[in-house]
Amino acid sequence: MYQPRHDWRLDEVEALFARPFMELVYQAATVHRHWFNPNQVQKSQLLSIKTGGCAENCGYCSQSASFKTGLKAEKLMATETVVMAAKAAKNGGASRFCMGAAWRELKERDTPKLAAMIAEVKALGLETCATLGMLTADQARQLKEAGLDYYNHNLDTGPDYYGHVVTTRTYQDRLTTLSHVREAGMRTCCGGIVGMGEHRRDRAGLLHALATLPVHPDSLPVNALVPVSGTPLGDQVLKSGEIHPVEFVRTVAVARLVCPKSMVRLSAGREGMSAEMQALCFLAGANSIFVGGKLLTTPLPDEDADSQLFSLLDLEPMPSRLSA
Ligand code: SAM
Ligand code: DTB
Ligand code: SF4
Repeated sequence: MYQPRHDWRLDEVEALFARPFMELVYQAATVHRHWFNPNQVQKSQLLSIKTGGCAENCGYCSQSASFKTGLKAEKLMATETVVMAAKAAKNGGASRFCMGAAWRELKERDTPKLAAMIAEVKALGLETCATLGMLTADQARQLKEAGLDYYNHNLDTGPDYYGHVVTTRTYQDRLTTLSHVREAGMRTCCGGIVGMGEHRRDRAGLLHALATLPVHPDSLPVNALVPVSGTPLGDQVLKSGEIHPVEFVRTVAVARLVCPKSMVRLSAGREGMSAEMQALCFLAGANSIFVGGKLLTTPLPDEDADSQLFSLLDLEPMPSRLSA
């Protein structure tokens, strides 16, 4: 039950989802405390270093040029602005700083700029993470050399529902970038989104895909869809209603069980979650969050709300595990 496995079958993952909720959460909490201190939650901070105008058509995304969401596209931020934000994140207690760009893929002309930016953030003593779209093997090596610790690239959903979400890149494209990241010696941050109108078997399909990767993601973000008006999936969910919070907690618990040593991150959508729901998620194995009032384009709880949450639940920030 405790040791990581890579030979999960889809029906086994579906069977975990179907377990009585109390037993599922108890089992996930048991595995969680075997590998982690259950009172520690890691804090990461995100910055959108290049906003909007993206060439992909991810059906949930405020930043795709394919949809009218009212978001204003911006150019790549100057390195000094990024470094100032990273310093502020560190002072606010974040141990990881993640730079996100609304790109389909990293362009050759931007690679040296990104490498310089990453080197400066790393020099502040923060863990570095970036999410810049698809990477070639060579770009992955250059970013690693610059000091990049983690690369975020999500599978987003199970393979059978993927075609309902995005058509401008394939599941295999995503897997290929992940293999370039691993081969360059970086840690992967890879997860998906819950509540896009998918079925439970698709949530199981996503977790099955993650659990059967050659190396489990070091971080596994579980995003709750933030329905953005003007996007196809956002509009669909605004009409038909959001997924039940208990099903979200189930997904967190199954993620903890199939990837027992991964940092399971409560990501997008936390702004809409009660303290009780977040407490259930932490009990079920989530042990990382994004902080700082804003994700890329959507809101997060502010610093005060999160410090109240930490004090209410007697949580402490997790120190960096990179040297461990
Ligand atoms: N462009 C890069 C990419 O897609 O890989 C990086 C940025 S992208 C915004 C990072 C991730 O954010 C997506 O893979 C998706 O899982 C998540 N995301 C984006 N919009 C979201 C939304 N409205 N609700 C929940 N998650 C969202
Ligand atoms: C991830 O899985 N979630 C974060 C991070 N990786 C880059 C991004 C969430 C973005 C939510 C929508 C927005 O703020 O634009
Ligand atoms: Fe572009 Fe990323 Fe948004 Fe997809 S999720 S449209 S790749 S910014």
